[in-house]
Amino acid sequence: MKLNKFLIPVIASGMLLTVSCEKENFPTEQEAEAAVTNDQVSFVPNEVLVKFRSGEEFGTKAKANALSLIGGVVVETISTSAMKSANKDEVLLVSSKLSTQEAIARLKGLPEVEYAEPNFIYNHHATSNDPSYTNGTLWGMYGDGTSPTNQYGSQAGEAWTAGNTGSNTVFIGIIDEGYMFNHEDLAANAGTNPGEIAGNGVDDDNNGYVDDVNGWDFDGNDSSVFDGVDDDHGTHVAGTIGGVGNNGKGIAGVAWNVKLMSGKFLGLRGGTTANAIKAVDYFTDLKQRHGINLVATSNSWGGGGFSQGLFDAIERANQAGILFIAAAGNDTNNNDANLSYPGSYTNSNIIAVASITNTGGLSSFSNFGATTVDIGAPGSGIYSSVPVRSKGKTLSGYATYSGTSMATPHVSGGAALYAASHPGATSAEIKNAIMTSAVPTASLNGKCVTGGRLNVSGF
Ligand SMILES: [Ca+2]
Ligand SMILES: [Ca+2]
Ligand SMILES: [Ca+2]
Ligand SMILES: [Ca+2]
Repeated sequence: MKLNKFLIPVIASGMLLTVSCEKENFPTEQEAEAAVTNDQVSFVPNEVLVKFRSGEEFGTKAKANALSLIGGVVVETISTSAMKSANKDEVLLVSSKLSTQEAIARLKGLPEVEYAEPNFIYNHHATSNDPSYTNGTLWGMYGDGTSPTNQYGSQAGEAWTAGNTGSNTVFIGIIDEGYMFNHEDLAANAGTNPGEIAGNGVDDDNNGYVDDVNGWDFDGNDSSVFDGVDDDHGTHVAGTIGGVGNNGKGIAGVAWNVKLMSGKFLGLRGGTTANAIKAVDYFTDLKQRHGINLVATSNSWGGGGFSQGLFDAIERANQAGILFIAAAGNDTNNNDANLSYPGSYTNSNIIAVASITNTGGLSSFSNFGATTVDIGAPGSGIYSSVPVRSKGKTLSGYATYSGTSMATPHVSGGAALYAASHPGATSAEIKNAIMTSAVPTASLNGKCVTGGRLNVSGF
């Protein structure tokens, strides 16, 4: 049977327009940018800290009038022990309908206001300086605390700020097309087979594959896992998992530090079950043979019907402690009623991933299933790395794609982050962490096991 990638090529260009249109609906976007830029003064948009003067002439009514001037609501009354012992009045954290600057301008000068100021953000210096993160394009990396206009991302930005940017001892296998391992934003995270010497024509680690340094091409049956611009889908997936973070270039993956390897089995005409089984087993063997910390394979593909052979291969990976993270598919199908493989296999190491949009909706194309799909993740309008062709050369580029293919690598990157901060975690523990930290999301309620979306902020 033939297996295909879960990319939505037609929607991809349309989503570019959708994203840029939606951006114009958010006048506070520049504030959002400021909030995630660590080397500039930044603050929480639409919030002000206000301290009112004491005294009878500034009573409750005057204070209420002041707040009404800015469409303000008190979010928190800050009244610490230190304030009380100094006989100082409380400070109010106020949410305003106005921008922070406008709210402060209106409050300043009122007789009852002692001060009004921004609610500044102090960041760890690990915040990404990658252009497409700082300008808000990478919505899948943001989340509740990192940007008020990008609420539905994976919250990877919070994990980075907390100091978890991954580890170069954690491996993820990409079972897909090949990927551009020499891409400017991937090369530092390109993993290699520790038992193989490149280019000597010898199968040094005796795994059946000669010179399999970056992985193996099961479609072409050769050692070149990157064969040009047609490996764009695999390269896009790779960037979302492990685009190099904080290098001032391009994108940032969920895991800034990780080792990626390729089990290329999708070619121009798709892939086969036979090659899928070989690719799955390749990583199982690689982990067992060399003892590397290979925590998951990322599988943005599917098709065909039930295959016991593929089920068994996935189960071998399970026994080796490797998660199998799989796209739910792009047919707007209820997978509970019409099983979609490989996501719908019953192996306990599978995490099947649906796609959500940057406004929190289930993507129009995304499959779902209350019992056969596990979690939602960003998959519409995802910007990541691709190879591009220019003047006869293959160069590093970037593009926006959509699909459950794009949602899946967000989860794979999350698995890498968790494994980095929890050395020795089992695949069951990693899966449990991903499932239990999901944020309940209305569009996913009853549509997947967790009823929620990916949240790696605590990883
Ligand atoms: Ca070999
Ligand atoms: Ca060799
Ligand atoms: Ca090849
Ligand atoms: Ca980068």
